Amino acid sequence: MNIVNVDYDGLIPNNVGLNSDPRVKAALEKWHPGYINWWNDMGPEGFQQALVYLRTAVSVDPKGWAKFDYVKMPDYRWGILLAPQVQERKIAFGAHKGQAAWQEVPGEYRAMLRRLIVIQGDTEPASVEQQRYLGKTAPSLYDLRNLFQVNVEEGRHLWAMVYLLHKYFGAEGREEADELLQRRSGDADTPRMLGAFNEETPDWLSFFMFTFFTDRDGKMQLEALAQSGFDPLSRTTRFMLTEEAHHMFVGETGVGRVIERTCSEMKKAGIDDPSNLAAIRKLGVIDLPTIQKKLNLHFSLTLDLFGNEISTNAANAFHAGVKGRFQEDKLSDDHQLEGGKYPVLRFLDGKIAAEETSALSALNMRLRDDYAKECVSGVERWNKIIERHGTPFRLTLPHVAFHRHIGEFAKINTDPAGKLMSGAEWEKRKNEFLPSNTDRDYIEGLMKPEMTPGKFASWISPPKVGIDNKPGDFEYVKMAG
Ligand code: BYC
Repeated sequence: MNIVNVDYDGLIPNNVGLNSDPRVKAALEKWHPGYINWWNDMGPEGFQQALVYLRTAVSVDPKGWAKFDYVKMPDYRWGILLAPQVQERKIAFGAHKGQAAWQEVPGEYRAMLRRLIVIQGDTEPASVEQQRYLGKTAPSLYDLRNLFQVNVEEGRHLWAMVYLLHKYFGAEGREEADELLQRRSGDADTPRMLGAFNEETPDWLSFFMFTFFTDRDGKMQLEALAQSGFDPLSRTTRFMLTEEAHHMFVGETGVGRVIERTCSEMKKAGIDDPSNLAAIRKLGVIDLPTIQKKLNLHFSLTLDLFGNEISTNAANAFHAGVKGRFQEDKLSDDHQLEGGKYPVLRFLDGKIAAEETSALSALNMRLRDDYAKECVSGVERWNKIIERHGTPFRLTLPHVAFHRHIGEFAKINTDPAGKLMSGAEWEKRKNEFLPSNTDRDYIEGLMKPEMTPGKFASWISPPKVGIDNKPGDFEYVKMAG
């Protein structure tokens, strides 16, 4: 079996030797039509027949794994791609540290592993569902193509998890794989599993914020799963991470281009005051205070995805060697953390304060802290754009206690600086911190499609370089008919 190049001959492209595994091959081929039905029903609305300039993975070699070409999305070759096996890989943490990585699921961790794989799998189709109407209001063909690239790769990430369920979890795994196609983002009866994946993505600024903040949670969770002692999970998440990088690029540069346009139009019009919304909105751009509100919303929704501050689930998964820390293999402690401590922000005696907590129970927070550090760096890169234009404004991340629905801070209200406020005060002031109906209506009003090659909507700057180095007026999406 060639583990670097992908076998494209069968119905399901793969580098896992599916042809010599008839049971799993048959199970996946049975699952395939349901997936295509789901894609046709819940994938990008109105563009299923368009030709889209997409990258498809043709190898898992870190250098040059993708091939670009026009493809109709339902014909995209969703495949099962595992990063090459590391010979003699050892479990890097927890009670089994130093033992050989598992090639089969250890019986005692079966339920735990299945749950983590199902949660990971559930987020992938959820995001496609959340983004399904965005194509109709794309600010350019470049952005439209990027949206669809993200969507087809989230579809592939679903395949990655479904492969593990079919291959390693028997009848239960097959049932879970079927249910992944049945839940729907935002549905009252059969919602997706995690809160942020049931929210709407109503406009492109939300899409860019989502791909910056929420896909970055994806990255952190995948990094933690890539450390897993269960080798097939480690290998599959390692390859997913190489695709994920583009999604965060779309988010970071997307928001950056919105900021760029706002600041340069303000300058041209001679507007110095970023809070002069009436004048700024007349220019057809998104004012910086509203960008800050969107940032507050998406950062806080994403923090909920890290779970509770104190979590026995997280402690158990680490102890078991099933889910590690961010870059576990680069850390220099004992990788067991049995007696270790970690400071966790909590709400105690009416105040928000750090408390030394068992390092094992605090693993969700450790990952969240690593996540927040990356977010700070990204926000600083956005601030550099604002500074370059000399606009007197700075974007900031809100406090971790702000607008939370999971964990310690779900029961309190704070402003973005983390200052406590009563429920009544929150109700009165929340539109200062989060997008109001007026803000949403304004942004929605800007969301007019721009489908001419090389042209961009009023509220966003063109990118610095094209995808696959294509020129500015490249026709990234060719409409059907
Ligand atoms: N919503 O002990 P706790 C991505 C539940 S994004 C609803 O703190 P744990 C992507 C929890 O399930 C990454 N429920 O939980 C991005 C538990 O319930 P049960 C997705 C929640 O396990 C963009 C109970 O509360 N991958 O890939 O430590 C586009 C006790 O909580 C939530 C993963 O998340 C919530 N937010 O932490 C596309 C990795 N939070 O079971 C894709 C896999 C907690 O007791 N998941 N609960 O009834 C995990 O590692 C963990 O399950 C979690 C939660 C971090 C999610």
